[in-house]
Amino acid sequence: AVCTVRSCLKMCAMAMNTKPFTVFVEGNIGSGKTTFLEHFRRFEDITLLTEPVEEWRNLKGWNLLDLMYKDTAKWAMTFQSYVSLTMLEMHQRPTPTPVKLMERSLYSARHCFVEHMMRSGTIHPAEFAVLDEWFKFIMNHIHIDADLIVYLKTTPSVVYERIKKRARSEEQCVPLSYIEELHKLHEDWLINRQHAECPAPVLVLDADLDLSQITEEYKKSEHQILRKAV
Ligand code: DGT
Repeated sequence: AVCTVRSCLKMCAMAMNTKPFTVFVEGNIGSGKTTFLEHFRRFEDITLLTEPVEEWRNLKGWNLLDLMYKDTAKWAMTFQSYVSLTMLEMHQRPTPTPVKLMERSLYSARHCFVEHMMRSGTIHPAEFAVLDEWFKFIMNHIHIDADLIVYLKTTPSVVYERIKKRARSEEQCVPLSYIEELHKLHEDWLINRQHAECPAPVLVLDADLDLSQITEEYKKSEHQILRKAV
């Protein structure tokens, strides 16, 4: 019995010590992050964590995503606070495989969405200060694994058309200007390296391609991601 307990403890310790190779999939709204993750479903040894949009759409019956789009000034802070919680939970989730693929991260929430809210005056500077302090506290006190960022780079007009086509009810009022501003913030963060620290090397893929051509483009990332899964 002692042996069993010992070996069990050893296995637990091993599981806790092994850090998965962690990849964030980043890109504008409608850039195909979910499709990219789905591409990797066929491989073993990869944990796929899709974005918790469904949780944002139903927190005890409340659709926070809808409230945020309908009255941004009133709900942005609440929404962002819940996004941070759900993202942190994904970062912390124990992963039994050598590779972990995550849709978005706490970083894009802060450097793209919160940054936009602050610059556009959607949130009060005091609200921004609170969100920023939370972000800094998490960064300084909680280890967030980040080994690679796959950036699905798109042209704003292309994703704007996709967003209209998929017709997610909450996103009906999203203007092209918002998509353009989010695009610029992704570029500044991941390509131009302005105003924000980038936590891992960035692999850029052309995500303007339509579904018939995108698989070839996705394949360009397989080597970097899968060699960690063997
Ligand atoms: P995909 O697969 O690339 O088409 O991904 P989407 O568009 O389903 O996922 P995403 O994360 O770009 O956006 C889902 C919705 O949630 C979209 O309306 C934008 C919104 N969203 C995501 N993260 C944040 C955030 O941190 N703050 C705010 N305000 N909105 C966010």
